[in-house]
Amino acid sequence: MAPSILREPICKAHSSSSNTSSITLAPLPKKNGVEFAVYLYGAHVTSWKNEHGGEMLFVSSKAIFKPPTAIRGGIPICFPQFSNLGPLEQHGFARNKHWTVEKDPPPLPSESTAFIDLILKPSEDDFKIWPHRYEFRLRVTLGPDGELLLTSRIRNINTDGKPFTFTFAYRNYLSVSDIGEIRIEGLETLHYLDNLQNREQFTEQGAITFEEEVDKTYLGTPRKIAIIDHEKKMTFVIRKDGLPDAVVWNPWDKKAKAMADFGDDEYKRMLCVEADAVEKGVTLKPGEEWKGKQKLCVVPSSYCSGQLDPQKVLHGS
Ligand code: TA6
Repeated sequence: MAPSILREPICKAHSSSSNTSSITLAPLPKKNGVEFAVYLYGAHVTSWKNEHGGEMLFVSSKAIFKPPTAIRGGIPICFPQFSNLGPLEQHGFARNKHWTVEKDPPPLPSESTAFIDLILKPSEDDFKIWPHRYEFRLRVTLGPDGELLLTSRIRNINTDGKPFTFTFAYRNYLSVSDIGEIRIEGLETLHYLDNLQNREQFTEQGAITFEEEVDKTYLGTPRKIAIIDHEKKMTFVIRKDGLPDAVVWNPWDKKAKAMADFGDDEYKRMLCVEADAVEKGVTLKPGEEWKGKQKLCVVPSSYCSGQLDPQKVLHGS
């Protein structure tokens, strides 16, 4: 009998049962009302709530919380392959694996308030799919102002002297009021590959707004990207390090209807803005470690009244 799916936060991290169909939520105690929840399955953050209990991330009402399907929403982690640009399954296997809680994490930076350290190491079966040995550590941290930090450390521990190359993405499904009210600042004038036009390269002309399906990979992006929700009068700010690219994706109506784990109208209330290393990829020699960090925060944006200049948000501290 398939074990029950734990949907409500539990008081402590549980290691998932040996049965691969069980999934366990490993949330953390609230801090000033802010909280997040993460599944050991895929090390998948599925919730990030602000001090008023408002949910900042989108998870589809039709999401399937059962392996081998990846949870539709939250922050899926793509490793060692982004998209279907390679021999592995779409977006790699890290989001379909059971991670474990790292028992003896390193000391926590003082400014953090709550955190969890998760680790993924390849099984012998995994080795057959991707013949490399690695340690992938993910730290999810709640900052003092309720910001959500994800830090990935991937180390090559091959004993055969072989380097490996991977592509990586934090695929942030942001919860928005109405996709028609959204504007992205910080990607203007950048080159992007249009994944809906055979990855042909174009140049972004201005701030990005949404009237149709979008699937674009922006190359060499700045550290900060601002996503302004005019209706909510708030701005998501993504700050990233070690992640030079960004993907912007909204499936719009036709693709929404074609996805079994996504509501037909849900494209109106979500937007994927991703922090990625997908164009050039990352190559590690044995013993080398890569770090990819993103910080998500939300600032009140009186942008529509002209008081908040997103350029200040982007180029400020
Ligand atoms: O990140 C954008 C993207 O690569 C889109 O092309 C679309 O395929 C999306 O990811 C969803 O992928 P998934 O495997 O989660 O259904």
